[in-house]
Amino acid sequence: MTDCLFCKIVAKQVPADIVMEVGRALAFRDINPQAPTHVLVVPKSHYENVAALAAADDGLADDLLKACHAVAVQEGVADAGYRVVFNTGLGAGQTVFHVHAHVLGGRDLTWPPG
Ligand code: D5M
Repeated sequence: MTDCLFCKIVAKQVPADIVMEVGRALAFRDINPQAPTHVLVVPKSHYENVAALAAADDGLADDLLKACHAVAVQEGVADAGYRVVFNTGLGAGQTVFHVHAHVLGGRDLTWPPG
């Protein structure tokens, strides 16, 4: 999708602080971090949201979750605990419509989220 920011990051047309590239997933630091570790994990191919990703039914969602955990391990937050968030839809605060997991850690994370 030509007008998608995260597709442009995947294509290296827009710079990003990439922390991991594994198989069909790319991970880069969020430009507006909400925790000491705040990494976005995206599929390299374009899906608008979790629903579209799940409908693809080709193991990509599984790959993405594995990449999230690998990022948490690499960032050193896996043992202390981390959070994986998919904001899905405008009402949940999704602003970039290329599905992405937020991997957050490095501080105490409260519940419920805002
Ligand atoms: O999350 C979208 C996230 O994307 C939000 O936390 C900011 C982040 N963002 C926006 N532009 C960039 C660039 N260029 N690099 C890195 N991170 C970026 P959402 O769940 O859709 O609200």
